[in-house]
Amino acid sequence: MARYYQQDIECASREQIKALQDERLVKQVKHVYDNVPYYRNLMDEKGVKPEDIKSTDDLHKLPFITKADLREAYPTGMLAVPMKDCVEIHSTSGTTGKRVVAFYTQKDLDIWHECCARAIMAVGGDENDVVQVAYGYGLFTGGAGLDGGAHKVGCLTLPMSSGNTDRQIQFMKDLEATILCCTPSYAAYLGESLHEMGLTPDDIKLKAGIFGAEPWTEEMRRSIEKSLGIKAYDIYGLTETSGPGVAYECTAQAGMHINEDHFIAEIIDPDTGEVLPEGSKGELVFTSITKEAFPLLRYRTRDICVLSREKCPCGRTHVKMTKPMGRSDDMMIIRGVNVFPSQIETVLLEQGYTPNYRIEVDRVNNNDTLDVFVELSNEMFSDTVKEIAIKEKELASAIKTMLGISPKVHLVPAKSITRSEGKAVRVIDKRKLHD
Ligand code: DLL
Repeated sequence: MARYYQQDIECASREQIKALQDERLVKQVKHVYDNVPYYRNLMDEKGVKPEDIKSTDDLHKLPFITKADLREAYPTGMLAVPMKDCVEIHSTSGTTGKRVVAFYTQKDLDIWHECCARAIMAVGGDENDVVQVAYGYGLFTGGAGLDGGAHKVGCLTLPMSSGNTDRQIQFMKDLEATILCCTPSYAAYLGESLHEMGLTPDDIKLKAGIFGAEPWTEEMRRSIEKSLGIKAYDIYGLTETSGPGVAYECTAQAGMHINEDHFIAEIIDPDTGEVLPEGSKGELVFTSITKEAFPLLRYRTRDICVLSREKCPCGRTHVKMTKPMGRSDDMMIIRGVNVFPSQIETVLLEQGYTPNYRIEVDRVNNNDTLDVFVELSNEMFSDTVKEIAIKEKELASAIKTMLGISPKVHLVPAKSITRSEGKAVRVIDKRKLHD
């Protein structure tokens, strides 16, 4: 039987959801216009006043916010309440340029944690569960979000943070964790480590995992489910909109429900900004309609996905998003062809390889090169050099069929590719060094 944290709203009728969004949007636009001079200027430039926004049908009139705006407004330019009313901050990892700092009032934290509580209950969790939170704690939102959600549900929470893999497995076993929360790449590593420690899924009580913060494929889901003996569920979110829990999977494992009482989702054409009809693939844009401290209107996530309002067997009515294939800026253009790392992951796992791989792209004599390094399992490594060369050719050909361009495949010894405890870095694009 489906479990809910806030059934009334999770299963509200479409009319109720629309009415709530209309009312909250109108209020939110006024709040932002009155309190965020940066966004007021954007609205003034576009000639839009708060009175022009009467319902969600007027959403398209509002200007977008991009990451560049957040950088320009760093650190407090998007803050909509006095700093003294905030109780917490989180921040993006900021690999390029300035980090984004997101602020939370106590009410913002409560709502965020409720969203994460919905995610935990949607996978069958309740107060009897022991939730092992192996997302990083600190500025990253993963640890704090799922920790808050687990507390709301009343679970026993193991605040492990990421890393210290032997201790993770020891606590998982000794404290009988039932739900694991971490990145999918770390879940794969934990599964591998469990077996290396001479244990099997029968030695632990884990039943479900809530994995997100990075793109992962259906093949990766099956691989993790097998190695840990669990059901693996997706969770999505970003620092700019609070963190994990913007959307989450239910037991149907077929897309993530977006918490529409707090976020309005749109799909746009990333090139023209035009809003696309439901079912189209495009860039996801979010409007936070309940945030007090850091309320972003029409924030362009750069994540590419599809929305669907098809009826879900779990009874929830909130719109679902597909797994993002990766950010539009994760997409590599190699020899003129669009390539997402997730496409390569799909082929590797389908062909029976481990999810331990690294992709290197470079430019030699004006030609793009694509090298894929994949670990062999111990059994495969005992093959002869000739057999390994044949396997490399076969794998290269399977990747070529998927992408349309030929890679050079390198099968490397087990354990030679660095494992990830947080978000995995799969791609090294050396072309950027030459530019
Ligand atoms: O990754 C928040 C989070 C924590 C989500 C824990 C889920 C679980 P950021 O560090 O700001 O926040 O990164 C946000 O990560 O725009 C996506 O590109 C990517 N991302 C997040 N969840 C998923 C997912 C957190 N389930 C960025 N699938 C987003 C694919 C995801 N990509």
